[in-house]
Parts: sequence; structure tokens; C-alpha cells
Amino acid sequence: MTGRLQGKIALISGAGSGIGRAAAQQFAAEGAKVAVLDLSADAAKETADIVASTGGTAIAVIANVSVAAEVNAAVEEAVAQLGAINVLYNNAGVDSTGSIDVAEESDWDRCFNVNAKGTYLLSRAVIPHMEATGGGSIVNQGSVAALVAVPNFAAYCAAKGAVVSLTRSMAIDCAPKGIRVNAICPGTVFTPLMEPMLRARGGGDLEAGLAKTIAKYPIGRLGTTEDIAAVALFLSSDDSGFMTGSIVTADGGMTAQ
Ligand code: 1HS
Repeated sequence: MTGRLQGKIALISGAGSGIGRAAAQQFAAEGAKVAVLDLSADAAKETADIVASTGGTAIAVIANVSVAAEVNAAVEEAVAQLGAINVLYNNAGVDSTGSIDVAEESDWDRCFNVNAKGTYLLSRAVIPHMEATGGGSIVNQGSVAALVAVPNFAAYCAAKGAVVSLTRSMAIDCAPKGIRVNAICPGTVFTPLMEPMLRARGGGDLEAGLAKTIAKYPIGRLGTTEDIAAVALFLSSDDSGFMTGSIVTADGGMTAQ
């Protein structure tokens, strides 16, 4: 199926790598013009170039999603260059280190500032543009860590739990505006973001950490960036037209156990 996002203007945060980059590619392949937002200018431009190399339209915009002024400027830049945004994928996120009794305050603050506050700031900036053009779709990146306990990952679990609750709140508040809001709760995808957690889980041995983690997934593998991007595409498209406030696990059966 093609053209599921034909004519749409999409902004994807954290799109300089990983799931966000895969989503930029899939959204563009389905007809969207994509604003690739990332903290790294080089990474954002690399994603935009990859999209362009396959005939898609993408621009790079730079912001730290936890800084309101940067978020507002990036959204206005995207709107000026591409038009009113009607698809938003709040993908940007960071991990955390440790259980509650050893977590550093700075790590806790960073995790909440990016994962939860970043979702708030970007959504707040985009919603007026969606409302002005009749509505849109917002996809928030949750996690299985919002739904089940993950050892030594306290701030991340709490922040992603906040994203899941925020999604339901946004869905109710935005429904009259014609804006749907849903969340994906991915299982582990082997991206640079996850390497520290996986290595720590293996006592410093990444392969051991990967083996321990894969054992938690009935499907027998970790997710891929493409697996999660495909769910974001579905939730961004009219194919999910009756879904808002939904919390969608994409976790290889991990939370079904
Ligand atoms: C990173 C993603 O949101 C999943 S959190 C870690 C889940 S697991 O590795 O303990 O299965």
C-alpha cells in the first residue's frame, strides 16, 4: 500500500537516528513531506539526505526538545518551509541509569526533561498548526517500561509512564480539535540509546546483555527500527482513524506474559 500520508506534513523528533530515522524514511515513502528534528544538525541532515536520495522531501530542523525556545523556533521553521504540520511523532528520548536509590538527580531530570517535557513542548507548539488545518495525528513514544518494571531503569520507567498518561489526557483534550493522540510502547530495539542498558545488564558484556534481553521476548528477537516505525506510520495515517488515546504495544509479546 502506498500514499497513506500523501499530502501530509510530518515532524519527527529524534529523527537523526534509530527509530526516528526509519520513520522519516517510511513516512516519506508514503507521501509525507518530513521535518527531521534532532539535537544533532549532522544527524538530522543525514536523515534528510537519505530521504531525498529515495525521491522523498525532507528538511532538517535542530532543537533540544526540552528547551521551549528551541522547540518553538524549530516548529516555525518547519511550518515556514513545508507548511502546516498535521502529523507529529514524539520519538525523541533518552535512557536513564540505576534504581531509585542510586539514580543521580541530574539523570532523573534529563530523562524527564527530554522524554516527558519534550513531548509536552513539541505537542504544545504543533497543535495550533494542526487545529488551523482541521486536525491531525500525534504519536507519542512510550515504552514497555511504562507498563512493566524494568530493573535499574527507574527514571526511564517513570518518565515513560508519564508519557502514557499524558497521551490519554491529550487525546481527550484534543479530540474536539480533530487531533488524534496515541502512544506506542515498544519493546527493546537495539539502537545506540539502548547499548548502555544492555551492556550493564550483561555485567559489562554486551552480548550477554543482549542474550538476557532476548530471552524476555517470546517472539525470540528484539525489535527493529522498522518494526516500530511501521506502527507509527499506521497511527499517523487514516488507517487508524477511529483510534485516539490508544496505548499500542509493539513488544514481541514481552508484556503478554
Ligand atoms: C527501550 C525500550 O523502551 C524498552 S525498555 C527495556 C525493556 S527490556 O530490555 O527490559 O525488555
